Amino acid sequence: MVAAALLAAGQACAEDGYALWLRHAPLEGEALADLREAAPIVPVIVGRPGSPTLAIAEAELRRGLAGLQGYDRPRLTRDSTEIVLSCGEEKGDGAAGFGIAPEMIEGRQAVVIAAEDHVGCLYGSFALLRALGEGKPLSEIRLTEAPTMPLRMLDHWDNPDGTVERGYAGRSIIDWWHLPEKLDPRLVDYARANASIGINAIAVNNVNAKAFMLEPRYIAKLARLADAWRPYGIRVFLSARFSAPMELGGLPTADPLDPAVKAWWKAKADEIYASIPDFGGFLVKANSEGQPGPQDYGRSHAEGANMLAAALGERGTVIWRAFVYRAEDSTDRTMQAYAEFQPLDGQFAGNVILQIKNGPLDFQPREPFHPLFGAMPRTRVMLEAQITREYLGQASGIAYLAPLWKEVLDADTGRGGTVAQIVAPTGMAGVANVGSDRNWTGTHFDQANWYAFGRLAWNPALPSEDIAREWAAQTFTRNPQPLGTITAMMLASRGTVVDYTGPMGLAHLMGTGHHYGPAPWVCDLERPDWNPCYYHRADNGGVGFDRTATGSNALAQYAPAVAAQWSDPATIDPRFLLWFHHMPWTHRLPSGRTLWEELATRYDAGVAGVDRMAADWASLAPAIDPERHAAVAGDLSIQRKEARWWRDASLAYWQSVNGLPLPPDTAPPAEPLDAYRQRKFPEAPGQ
Ligand code: BDP
Repeated sequence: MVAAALLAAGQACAEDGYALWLRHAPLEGEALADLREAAPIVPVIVGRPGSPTLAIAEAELRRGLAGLQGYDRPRLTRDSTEIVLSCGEEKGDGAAGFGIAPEMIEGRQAVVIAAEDHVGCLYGSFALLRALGEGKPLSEIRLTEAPTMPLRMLDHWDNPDGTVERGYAGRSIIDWWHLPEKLDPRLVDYARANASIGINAIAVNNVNAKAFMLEPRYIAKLARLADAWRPYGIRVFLSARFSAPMELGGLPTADPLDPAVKAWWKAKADEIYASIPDFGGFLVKANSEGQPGPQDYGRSHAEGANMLAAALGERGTVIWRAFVYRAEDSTDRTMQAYAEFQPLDGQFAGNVILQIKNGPLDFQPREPFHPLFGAMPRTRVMLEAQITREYLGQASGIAYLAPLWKEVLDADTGRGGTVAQIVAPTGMAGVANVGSDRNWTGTHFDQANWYAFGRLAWNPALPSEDIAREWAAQTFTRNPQPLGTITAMMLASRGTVVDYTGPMGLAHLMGTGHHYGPAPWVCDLERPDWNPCYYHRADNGGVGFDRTATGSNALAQYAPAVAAQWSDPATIDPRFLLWFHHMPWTHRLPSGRTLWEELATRYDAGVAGVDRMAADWASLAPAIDPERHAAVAGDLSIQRKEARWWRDASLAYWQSVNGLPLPPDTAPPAEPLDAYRQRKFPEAPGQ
């Protein structure tokens, strides 16, 4: 009794974030009465014999419904509503989705979750719990959904030694060393969370891959993961090092046209499929940032990808990354991927997908969409997003990324649709942000980015606001007033980060190596395109990268209608001004301010935005459990400090270049420029 009462009050256990959005906190008021009295809970499986997947669906329903009712286990009454799982074939990947609707069955009230296959029923079960978790009455829940994109994928940049490249949430959740014998139960919880948002593929290791992960001992480890995740509808992919035939096979070459190389990969694929019959395929970073690839042998990306695709055959897919740029190439870095890949359109095998980052540079807080979207109509292309916040504050503060991804998904390529429409037939991958931290993602709010990524891959038409609200309702509170405050904070947060790190189209201004904090002054790195000054091009006269016809002409890689929107500094969306134009500091903007004044205004807006988030969060203390309230307050104090640091260091630097006085009402930086330049963080995480 006491336990139930405490549970009902939502205080039984400390809120450490481990349960994610699957907390199933007890409902309140009418919704609770509705669910306790009118409803459940007898998940009934009809039609087919059971399966591990259906057993999971049933267990999730029981667990979720009990939680929502405030009980430790579901209670039956004579009037209980049956939840009927009507689930078709066991085989299948849930692509046909599910339907949920109330129905009378033999005079009894029921809610039917119907799907063509068992994974579809699992998705439907989670969808029902989500709707209930938002406070919707059971009798009013009617849903018909199917995923838009077939491949809804997480890319782990996890290394076999347990470190995570660009990971800010502890160590890898995959304990490779102790696999296959020992499987951390956390990995099953991981699959649950992913299945609940429709994720169906996971690349388990860093794209900067170790060849030895293709050795038999690693195939056994991978098979154990595949077995654990299969019932959740998740297929495993492996990042493969292109030179593995040399490193592991002792061959003198990894030339993709060499018969011995082809045979080696074919045998390797056969070996993997013998252990993992539904192995998804290989993810490959080739000829990029020092990784080996087909160009080492004078072969094209298509020749390299197609060789691997032939080894997999109909069994799997090669996901080939378009993230390439070269030190030796003096072309604008943002143009190099298009230049290399666009001419290869039509040459890739049917089981190759080209994975293209959202923008042409590298996961910056704001970039225009990548010009390859729409430019390769005869190639299967998918979107690569970054959930981990490498360039948006890492694991401090709040930056809700759905608006960033939506900006790209909704962008009209001018070549056959929006980015969302172009990638809809294939899919979307997100660089995962999970780690061994108790709350999975380092900060509580970063759970929302994982969640939003899955929801958008399922349905890219979902508004950022709806996703934020449904996440926050399940994660923090359904109380409308605090829920509204949290949703508003989330929606503004990414724009705020853009404002204090790189407003008006500025990008790549971060510290070297660790990518933490501001360093716009860095100009002396060996590779020109690793220097912030390569990107901002600030001098006494102005700032910004001229990518029009008078400069690099990156604009020409876009459809003419799109290029036209951006080619004129007078009419361009000011958020992209300095991405495409080098402008005088004194240039007058539609706001009436000069560029220099506008920049200062934006930096101040960024700082004020973080202060506002911190104040809003402080006001929510009565509505949020003390553990997570304190943790987020801590995150926001860090972000307040970082926002000031970015603002001050940036203004001090720009001023040192342009020699202009600070605009009126702009507070001077707290420290002299040199003090910011001296700051060093060799120990920053994630490298
Ligand atoms: C960059 C990261 C680097 C990755 C690279 C990639 O800084 O760690 O290896 O992207 O995507 O953003 O391959």
